[in-house]
Amino acid sequence: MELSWFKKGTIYQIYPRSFNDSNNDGIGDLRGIIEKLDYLKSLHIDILWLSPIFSSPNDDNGYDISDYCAIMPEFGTMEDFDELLRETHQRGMRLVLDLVANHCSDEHVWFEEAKKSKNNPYRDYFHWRKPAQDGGPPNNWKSFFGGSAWEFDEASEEYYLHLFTKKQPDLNWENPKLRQEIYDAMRFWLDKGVDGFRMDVIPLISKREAYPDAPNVGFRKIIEDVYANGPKVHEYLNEMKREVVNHYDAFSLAEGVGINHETAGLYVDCDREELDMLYHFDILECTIVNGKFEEVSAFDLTNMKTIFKRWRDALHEKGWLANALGNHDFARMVSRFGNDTKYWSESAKMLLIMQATQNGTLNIYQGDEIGMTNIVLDSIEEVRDVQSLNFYNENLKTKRYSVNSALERINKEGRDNARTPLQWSDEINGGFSVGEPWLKVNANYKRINVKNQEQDKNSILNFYRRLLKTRKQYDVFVYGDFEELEFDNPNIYIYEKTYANEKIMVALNFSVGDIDFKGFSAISNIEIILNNYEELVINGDGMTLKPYQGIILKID
Ligand code: TEU
Ligand code: CA
Repeated sequence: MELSWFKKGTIYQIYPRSFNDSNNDGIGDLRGIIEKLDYLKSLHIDILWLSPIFSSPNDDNGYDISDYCAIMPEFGTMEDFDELLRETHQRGMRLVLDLVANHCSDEHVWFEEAKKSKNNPYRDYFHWRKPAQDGGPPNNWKSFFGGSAWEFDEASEEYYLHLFTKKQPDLNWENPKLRQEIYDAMRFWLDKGVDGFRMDVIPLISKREAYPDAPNVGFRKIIEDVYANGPKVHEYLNEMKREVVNHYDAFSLAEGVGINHETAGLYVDCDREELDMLYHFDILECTIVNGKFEEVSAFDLTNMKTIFKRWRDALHEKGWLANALGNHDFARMVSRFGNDTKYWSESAKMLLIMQATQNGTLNIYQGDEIGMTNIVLDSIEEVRDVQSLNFYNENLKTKRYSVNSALERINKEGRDNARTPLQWSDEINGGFSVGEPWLKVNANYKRINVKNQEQDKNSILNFYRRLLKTRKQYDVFVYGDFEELEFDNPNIYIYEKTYANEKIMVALNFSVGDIDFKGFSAISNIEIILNNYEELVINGDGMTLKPYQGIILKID
């Protein structure tokens, strides 16, 4: 196993729109990030990943790019970007951009040209199909964000494919010219010194050109078998690696939509030269039974342990994962997997211990370092996320759920939960902006904010700092063999990890009660590396874990 810089590093994801607003127009921006670089450095993170910063009409907040080589004016200028990159590197951190190459914006000049006529040279940059016999869409594919994945173009009387919104037409990777355009855009940023890319929905780039109807199975299965993992995906990724990424000291982090533990190796086995690592959806979606806003199951620790184990075993020999418990597409991790009321602080810290001691690159999301929680939006007018809005509007037609129930579902699972402005202080709008923020600030900002936590040595923020710093000193946190104890216990997660001559034990209590854990023998030779409580109760051959207590012990 090769120990490269990105494996032991910690990635911090910035959602620029919500990070910090430097000019008070209510929208976070690049200068806002520059202002906070010292803060970011103080967290002991190594790599910054910026969600898309390119020109975009923002139908999906930048995941609909209209110019791959220009900065979104709301975020700043190319000079701002160059400064951000320089200042990031000066502090010894790396910068990774978000490449959205499965689709672009319908306002990209490629698409505007393509719509002009069937003979336009850009026509073939997209997927066009004739209507079905009845004039309807060519097949039954559904968009990730509701409704058909096909949109009719009156002028040419053909449909184009969009797996996301209709303002996000899918690009045709079959066309070598299109692939070169993407590679050129990557080189443009890599030549500036960018350290790599997070690759949005990359498993979707190769389509099944016969466009078979999707079978009547869950959406997740459809993604795996019909949308993702198309016949040429590996050929394209290998080409991208050889022609572009290999020529730089850069890495690629794949968003693994549609990849399961059995297919993951095909993408991240380093001998295959495709992608460097991926984050998968099994943990992120572990409470989502059948698609967002549908059925939600209660959090189940045994299920989570099983998922971690399954992926660990599958990628044990080769391949590399990034560990994420949250990002801009999911509700807040402390609200989903922890306890955002009485044990808010304890559970936020404990979740970090779990995340930071799984094998793989640690990937944290802005705001989780202060335990930001879900938000309650009081009416649909306050909702900003296109996925939530589409769900709501479609529901108005189908009347499947009452208006209240639809809003409740959005509040529970909607993406705006993770996108509310970062809470810097107890000042107006949490110190994010004195202008009207593009999305409401969580009302709890007076209590939960960076400034408060800077001053409290027991805060979540300072715990993140300690843990991220400590993690750099121990290879065993990142690599190593697992031995699990109490696997079937639904309330505690206990494992020992060994790497070279390092050995640690991690014990986590996921419940609101005290839990005694027996069978612990090495008591005389332990050292507490980290503990989210002041003390650890050891009794005989066991210990008592307090509610949401989490500890890392060093064992000789
Ligand atoms: O997300 C891909 C993806 O699969 C999401 O649609 C995910 O399923 C959903 O948000 C969870 O409910 C990526 C980006 O991370 C997301 O922000 C974009 O909207 C999407 O691609 C399209 O680019
Ligand atoms: Ca701004």
